[in-house]
Amino acid sequence: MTHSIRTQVAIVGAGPAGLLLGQLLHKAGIDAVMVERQSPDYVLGRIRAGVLEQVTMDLLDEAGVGARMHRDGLVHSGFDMLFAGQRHRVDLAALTGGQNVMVYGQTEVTRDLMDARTQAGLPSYYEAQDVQVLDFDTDHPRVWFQKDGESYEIACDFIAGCDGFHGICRASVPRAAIKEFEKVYPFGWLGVLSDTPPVHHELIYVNSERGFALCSQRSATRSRYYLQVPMTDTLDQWSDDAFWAELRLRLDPQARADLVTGASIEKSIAPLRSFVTEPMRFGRLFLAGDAAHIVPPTGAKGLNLAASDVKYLSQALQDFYLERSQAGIEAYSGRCLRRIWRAERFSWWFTTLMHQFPTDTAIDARLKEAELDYLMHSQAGLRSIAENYIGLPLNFGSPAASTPAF
Ligand code: RFL
Ligand code: PHB
Repeated sequence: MTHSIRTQVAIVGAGPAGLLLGQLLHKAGIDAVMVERQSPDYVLGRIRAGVLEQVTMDLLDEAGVGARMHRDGLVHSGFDMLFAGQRHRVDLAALTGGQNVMVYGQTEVTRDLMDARTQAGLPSYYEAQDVQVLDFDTDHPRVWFQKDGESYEIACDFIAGCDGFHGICRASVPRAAIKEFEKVYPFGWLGVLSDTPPVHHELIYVNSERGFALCSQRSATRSRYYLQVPMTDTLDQWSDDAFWAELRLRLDPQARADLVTGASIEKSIAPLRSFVTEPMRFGRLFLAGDAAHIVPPTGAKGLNLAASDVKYLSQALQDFYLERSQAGIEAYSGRCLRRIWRAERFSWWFTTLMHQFPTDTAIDARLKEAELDYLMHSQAGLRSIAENYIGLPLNFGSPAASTPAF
């Protein structure tokens, strides 16, 4: 027997993109059903992003889930850059007219959104198997899946493909209709989460002769550190002791002295990739978040881009249902892509500048140091980093915004 479900929007994927979309649509009175392949605990167990832009904070507020973020999140008005053994501060607030970022983990964002969805009693199907998106080139798209040995079919007006890089939505689009742009970097990030106080009250991005490192955090008592490692490395090569020893070697004497080490509570290696899909809408199927694009994490843009896609998408769907206008739907892909390419450029540039590539020779290292030296001693250079890091405004690239703010 097949269970038949009818809704306005079927959301595939319950990561931050899908959950945030569900919440924004709910606020606007638009029905949505969510389908997720994994269990809620599995989704919450993935340790990922840590830095939220103002645009993302505003969206979480708009979705009615910002309270815990404002209470427990850490407002950061700058970060440090360490290269050639010296630390330099990028004063985000001073360089951008008072803008900050928020350090608040993706796990917490996801938990807040999940809780709000449960409290509102909105329909979600976790541990869905063999999810398929069908007929999205017609006015009657469908999502089909199996759960606990039974079949389900969702008849809907639109499908939101929020199912991440390895999802089925992008893969279901005919190859001739889609163009993919991709660059895979020849290294990964080895990440460690530990219940130790952060080495510094702000983040430290490190360019060292031994490769990139990042000192980040989740709270006053929980740290997140990353090391650039070859993609051929495996986790069994990296005991906690080996991790801390290598991190120490990439830090300056002050940070080395301040570093508190402890047992890791999570350890993983993430590949680094730049990837964009064009377009992001195929008939009545929209792609949003990592389903459509990936940035290397150096610029902290991935989750923030997912949030801005979702803002444009929820606006487009509100235009459709509340104003009977197709304008937002037609503009969706172009609006998203302009902002995405700007963030892709920044993430690629910042990654290239801060990491060592296997093909780099002595001159590349010196050139990168010289560029960093220039950037840290030029108001224009500092401002360029700061305004990209805090994120582009949402109306960037919209027809109304004839003059981009940056
Ligand atoms: P997600 O989070 O991958 O969620 C997709 C969801 O879809 C489900 N799914 C399916 N569901 C149904 N049917 C199927 N066939 C399905 N296939 C998959 C998956 O189970 C999952 O639950 O994508 P979303 O929502 O677009 O969110 C994107 C963000 O997760 C991602 O961009 C960020 O984590 C990237 N990122 C960072 N972003 C930032 O903005 N700031 C940061 O500081 C930052 N740091 C990071 C990062 C990513 C990292 N890794 C591990 C890649 C640091 C790291 C190390
Ligand atoms: C993190 O805390 O996980 C984090 C912070 C900044 C980045 C990437 C990841 O650029």
